[in-house]
Amino acid sequence: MRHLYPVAASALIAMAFAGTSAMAAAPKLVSATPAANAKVSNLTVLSLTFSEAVSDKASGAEVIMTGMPGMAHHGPMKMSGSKTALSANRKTMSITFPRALVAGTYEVKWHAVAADKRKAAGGYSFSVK
Ligand SMILES: [Cu+2]
Repeated sequence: MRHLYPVAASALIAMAFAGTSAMAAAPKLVSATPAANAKVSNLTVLSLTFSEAVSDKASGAEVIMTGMPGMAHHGPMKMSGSKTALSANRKTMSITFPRALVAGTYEVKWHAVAADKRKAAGGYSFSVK
């Protein structure tokens, strides 16, 4: 996604303030569709819901295809062309793909930054049948 480089810059700023912000809890992923380790079909929208509102500029997710049926050596392949949007309360991030994801295994890598710059990142896998 296009905002990955600005995120790197804000990560440096966040590190500079780490001494003061480390005590506060960072945004947590409270639910995701598809969920971790889920097997789904016809997936065009992935959604991530956080414990608090997140910044639209500094937060995002990438979806990486890690395996495909019948393909023994499938390198990590970033899914391109998706659009990311936040809900009105800025707690739910939706990633919409241009077409349904093909069968295979995928990894989601998300990063979220709260209004006060506290940040968190995580990831999980799911598969499409
Ligand atoms: Cu692939």
